[in-house]
Amino acid sequence: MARHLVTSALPYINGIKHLGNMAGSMLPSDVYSRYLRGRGHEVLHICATDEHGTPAELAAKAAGLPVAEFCARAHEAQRAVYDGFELAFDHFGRSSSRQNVEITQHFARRLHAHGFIEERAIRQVYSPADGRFLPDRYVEGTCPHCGYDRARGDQCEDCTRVLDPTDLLEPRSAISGSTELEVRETRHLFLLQSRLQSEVEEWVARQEDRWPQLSSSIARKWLTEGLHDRAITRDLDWGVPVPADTWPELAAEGKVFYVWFDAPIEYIAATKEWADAAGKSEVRDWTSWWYEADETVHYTQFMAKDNVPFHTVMFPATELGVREPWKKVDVVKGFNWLTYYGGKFSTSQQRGIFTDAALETLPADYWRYFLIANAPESDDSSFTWEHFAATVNKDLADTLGNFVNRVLSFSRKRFGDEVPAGSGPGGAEARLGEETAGLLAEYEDHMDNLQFRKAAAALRALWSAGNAYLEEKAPWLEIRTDPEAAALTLRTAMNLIHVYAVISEPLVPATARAIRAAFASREDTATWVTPERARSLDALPAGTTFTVPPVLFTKITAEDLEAYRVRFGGAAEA
Ligand code: B3M
Ligand code: ZN
Repeated sequence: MARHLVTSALPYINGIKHLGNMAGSMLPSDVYSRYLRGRGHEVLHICATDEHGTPAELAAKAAGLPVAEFCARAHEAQRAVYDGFELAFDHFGRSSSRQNVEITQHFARRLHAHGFIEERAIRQVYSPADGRFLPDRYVEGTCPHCGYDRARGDQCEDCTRVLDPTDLLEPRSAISGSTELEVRETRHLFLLQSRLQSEVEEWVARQEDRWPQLSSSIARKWLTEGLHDRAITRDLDWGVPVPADTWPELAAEGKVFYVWFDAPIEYIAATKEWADAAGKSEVRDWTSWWYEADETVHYTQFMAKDNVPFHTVMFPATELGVREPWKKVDVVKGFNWLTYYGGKFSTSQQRGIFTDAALETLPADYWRYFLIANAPESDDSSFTWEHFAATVNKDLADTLGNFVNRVLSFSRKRFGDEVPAGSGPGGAEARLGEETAGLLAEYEDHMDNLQFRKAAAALRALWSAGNAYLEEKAPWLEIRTDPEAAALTLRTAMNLIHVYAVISEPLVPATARAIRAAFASREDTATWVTPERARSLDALPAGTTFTVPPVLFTKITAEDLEAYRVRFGGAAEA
C-alpha cells in the first residue's frame, strides 16, 4: 500500500480566506485525504498558515497589533474556521515555527555550499515618506504585462505573472500611498535558479505526464521563459533570519528570507512540528515522509493556479539545489478560479463569501458538496446564490436527504425499528446492484485521478439510482398486496443508504456520520465499500435496529436566497 503525503497550499495569515481560496486548495486536499484513508491507505495530511513577509506585516499594521501577536491570533481564527469545515489535517502548522526557521536556514546553507546562492547589490524601491525599503506588496501599481491597475509588487493577481516592485507602472507605497518613490542600492541573497534550469527541466519532464494539464502547461510556460536568478531575502522585520554563521553582515543588517523561500519548506517543517507535538508515548516518524523517502511515498499537492509555478518549478529547484534527498512532489493538482457571479471575490468591495460567514450561514456539508461538485478544474467556475440554492435543494435535500428520510420513516411505520427481512432479491435488485457497483467504480476512478467534479457527479448518480429504484418498486403500493416484497425493497434501499453513508464521507462528513449513526450495527466499522461488495447490497442484515435521523438538509427558500444576495452582495460586474 502506498503512503500518501497530501498538502494544501498554505493560506496566508493576513485574514480569513474567502470560499474561492478554500475551493482550490484546502477543501480538495481534505476530500482526497479522506477518500484515501477510507480506502485504507496511510495518509499524512499537512497544512499551515503562511505567516511571513509583507502580507503579514501589512495586516498586523492594519489591525494595530505587533506582528507576532497578530499572527498568533490570526492562526487560531483560521484554525477555528477550518475545524468548522471539518478539514481533517494531521497537523495545521505555522511557517513562523522554530522548525521552519531551522530547516529554512539549513536549506540556505546547503544551497550556498553548492554554489546556488550569491550576494548581489540591487536597486530597490525606497520610500522617503515611509523611511524604508518597500519590498513586494509594499508597492502597488499597474501590471506591465496586462495593465491590471491593482497589481502587487510580488505578483499580478490578474495574469499571475511574478513581478518585481520596480516592474510596476505608476507605483505607490502600500503603507502611505506615497508616489514619491526612489530606487536605492541594497545587498541581497540571490538564488541562482538559472543554474538549475536544465535539472528542473529534466525533473519536470519525468513528472509531467502524471500532472493535470493545467499544472504541466504552467510549468512548461515558466521553463520556456527561463528560470531567473531571484532575490530570496528582504528588508523586513518579520521572517526567517538570514543565518549569521554564513552571512554575518546581512544577518547584522536584519535581513530575512523572502516568504516564498520559506513557505514551501514549511510543508516539511510542519511535518516535523507534527512529530514534535506527539506525546511521550507516541513516536511519530517524520523523516521517512520527506528524507530518503522510498517510492512507497506518493506526494500530492493542491493549490490554485497562481501558486503552481512555485510548486512545479521554483520549490523543486530549491530542493534539487540543496543536494540532499528531500521528497519532491509527485502530482501537482492546480485549480482555476472560483468567481463570484463571474467577477472576483473582493474583500475591499465586500463582495463574495468569506469562510467564516459561510459557516455562520449554512452547515459545512452544503458548502463542501457545492464547491467540489463545481470545482474550478478545467476552467474557472462561477459561484451564484441561485446555482448554489438549486444544487443544495436538488442534490442534497431532494436526492440524498429525502431518500434517506423517506425510506427510514416509511419502514419504521410499517415494520418497526429493525431492518425488515422480506423476500430474496429479484431482477430489480440485481440491476440496482450492477448500477451501484458500476457508479462506485467510476467514483473511485475519478477520485484516484483527482477529477473532483466528475467524482461528485458519480456520487450524485449513485444517490439518484436509489430514488429511481424506489420509484420503480413503489413500496407504498407493494405494502398493500405483498408486504414481503415491500420489505425487500426497504431492506435493499437501507443497504444502499448504508453504502451512501460510507462513500459520501469524503464530501459530506457530518451527513455521513448522521446517516451511519442511524444504524445500530456494532460490526459496522468499514471505512469503505468496494464495488464488488456493494453489488450484493446486503451488508446490513435484517434485524439491525435503526432510528430515523433528523432532516438531513433544509431547503433554501426564495426568501433565504434574497436575504443572502442582499447580505453578500449580488451580481458583480464581470
Ligand atoms: N500563501 C499564497 C496563497 O495563499 C501562499 C501559498 C503558499 S504555499 C507554500 O495563495
Ligand atoms: Zn498582470
